[in-house]
Amino acid sequence: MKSISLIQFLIEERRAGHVNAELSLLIEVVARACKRIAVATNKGALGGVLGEAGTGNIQGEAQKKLDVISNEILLEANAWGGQLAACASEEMEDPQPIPDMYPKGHHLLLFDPLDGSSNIDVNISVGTIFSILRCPDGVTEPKAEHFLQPGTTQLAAGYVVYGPATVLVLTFGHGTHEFTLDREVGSFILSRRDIRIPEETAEFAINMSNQRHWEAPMQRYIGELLAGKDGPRGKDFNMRWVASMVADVHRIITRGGVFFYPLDAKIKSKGGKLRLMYEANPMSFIIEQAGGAATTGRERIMALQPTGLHQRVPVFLGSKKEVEVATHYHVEADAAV
Ligand code: FDP
Repeated sequence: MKSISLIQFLIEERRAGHVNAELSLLIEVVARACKRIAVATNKGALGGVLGEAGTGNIQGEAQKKLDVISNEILLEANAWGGQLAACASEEMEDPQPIPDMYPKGHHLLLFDPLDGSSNIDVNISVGTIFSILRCPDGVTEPKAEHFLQPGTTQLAAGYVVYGPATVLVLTFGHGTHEFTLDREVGSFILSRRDIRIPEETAEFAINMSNQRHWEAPMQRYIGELLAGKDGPRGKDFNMRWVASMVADVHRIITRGGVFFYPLDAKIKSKGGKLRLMYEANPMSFIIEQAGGAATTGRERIMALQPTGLHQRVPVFLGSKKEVEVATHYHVEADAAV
């Protein structure tokens, strides 16, 4: 089989009218930065990159050295290219403007430079998640408010998993595609085109230790999965929880399944655990383009009007039928109140 590199794929997408030259170059720059992050994560203890950075991010979470390194790699790679008007990251309170000495482009880039940080030191898959928006016309100095566009307006979204293989998953709104890094050649090679997630599944991912804090409809839904063949669902379900969203989503992209980070009493005041702009929205775009669904348990994630750059939301995503059942239980419970 003739292999297709990411660059060839991007040229094809340009010819098909799915991306313009600036967006296609931006994806190349992001992919190149992710290759550098892959090299840093692969070095592990030998690269002196493990452990705490001794700083905290805007969310008040302790930063790992690799969080900081990955953020810097992405910022540095993207500053000079001329495709961006600004970037925003989980690791920075405010958007980062493009330095005056570089040309500015028409795009806004949001990223979680290293998702699944708690897994870095234990050699479990981590990843980068990104979302690309168009900078509103006439805005030359983008502020946080200019990033607050619903997920439906995303021009592109992707993630890279740094696992046994480094894998990039990408969408421009015309299907979801997977590329695997050929480490010897240094290129991302198309490994799956037009991925489809099965509508039904018997596998779910959730942090069960939060069970007692969940809302009643979530307790009901997971209770029914756990009851298996003997319960109302009439079939056994299996559970997986990597605790790196990228790895859990990649499993779903590969063989189906559902992922939940629901609202619970501990995180209710924050609105959820996962971040809308650079986790939930890009993952929802990727999942929907693969035939899956993504909701907050009540509404479609991509339809939400964002209110803050670091806003958190509950996340239900993956195989369509299961997301629908869990969402239906919440909507039904709300209607009964
Ligand atoms: P982390 O805090 O380690 O960066 O992005 C948040 C996230 O990881 C997701 O990657 C992961 O799915 C989830 O949090 C893990 O949550 P728990 O700590 O509750 O397991």
